[in-house]
Parts: sequence; structure tokens; C-alpha cells
Amino acid sequence: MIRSLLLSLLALCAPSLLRSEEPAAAPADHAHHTEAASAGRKMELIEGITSADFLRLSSKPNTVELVVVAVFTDDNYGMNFNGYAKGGALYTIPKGWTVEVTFINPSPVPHSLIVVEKDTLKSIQFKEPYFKGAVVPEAPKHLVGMAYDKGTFSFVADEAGDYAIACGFPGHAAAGHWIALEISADAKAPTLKLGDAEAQAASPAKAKDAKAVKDAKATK
Ligand SMILES: [Cu+2]
Repeated sequence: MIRSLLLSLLALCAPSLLRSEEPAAAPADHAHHTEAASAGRKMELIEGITSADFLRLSSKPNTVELVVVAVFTDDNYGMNFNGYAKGGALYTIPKGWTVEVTFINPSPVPHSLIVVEKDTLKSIQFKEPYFKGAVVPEAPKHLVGMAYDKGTFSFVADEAGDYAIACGFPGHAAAGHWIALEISADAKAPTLKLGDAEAQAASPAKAKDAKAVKDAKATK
């Protein structure tokens, strides 16, 4: 049921997504090819992921879980995260919280993820993340990117300001492959704003995560 709903949603958003049986034909310079950017994705890497997963409270205090998917749609030649590019989505995280990020790239075209200051987005390359550990895979491998892959990292948002969750593959952030991240000294709770929609509160923590934490403690 959920799967068929998701499939029909995908069909509405991007009919080409359903042609996953077609062979991947993504040249390195994918900004200029004519095929849909989402062609050739390994859908099993993102199966079941909905916008409720983009921002979720952790069972740990003052901790939030982000799922950030490259090439979620065809938008911006696939150079989008969760379907948004050029700062079209905005995460707001209270200062001092821990941010646990799962990055997924289901596509054959390499992308990566790095947290940088917003005013550096015109850079062709990013050497290091702004916050310690806020890059996947660890620097400098983010420059090579990851394809058909997922990875996780976490960082402490210990300084308020305007940042970007950007692709570290050279040139991609400058081409719009980034979404916005505000670390706020005033915000009491994390929110996510997708496009013109109102900012949404984080989804509640998954019950099974809470159980796993409990089980881990019990075995110590
Ligand atoms: Cu990219």
C-alpha cells in the first residue's frame, strides 16, 4: 500500500523515474546530456524514504537526524538534495544540537555532502567542512564523490550562522547543488522548510530506535 502510494507519487513528480529498467547512461558531464537526470538510479537505496524522514528527532536528547538524498528528482539536472537546489530547502537547527546526517546518492553520477558557510558557495572546491566531521566521505574524498552509495556523519552545530549543506563534487555547489542550513541561537526546536511551504517541525523519533538504544544499554 505504502509502496504503491510512493510509486504513484513518483509517477506524478517525474514519470521518468519509473523507467529504472533502462540502462544507466550518465556521462560525466551530466549537465549537458538530454536524458533525465534521475535515469539509472538504484531505487532500492531510497525505497520507502518520504519527506517525514528528511528531519527526525533522535531518541537522544538535543539530537536530530537528517536524511539527505542527492538526485531525489530531476530538478537542477539531478543536482538537488531531497528535490531542492539553490537553497530551496532550509533546515533550521538550534545552536548546540547534534546533527546526524545520512547521505544517499542512488545515482551513477558522483555527488557528496559537506557543510560549508553560505557565503563560500561560489567556490569550485571545498577543502574542509565548517564544523568538525560535517562531511561525507571524510575530506578530501568528498571531492571524488560517491555513486550508488550512502554514508553517515554527525557534527555538533556549535556556532550560529548561515550555512549550506552542499555537494562537495567540484563545481556542483556553484551550479546550485546545495540546500540551506541555519544554526539558530533563538530556535527552540529544529524545523525544515521545503520550497514555499511553511516550515515543518521534525518528525517524532522512531520507536524502534528508542528500543535499540534501550537494548544497547541493557547489554552493557
Ligand atoms: Cu553534486
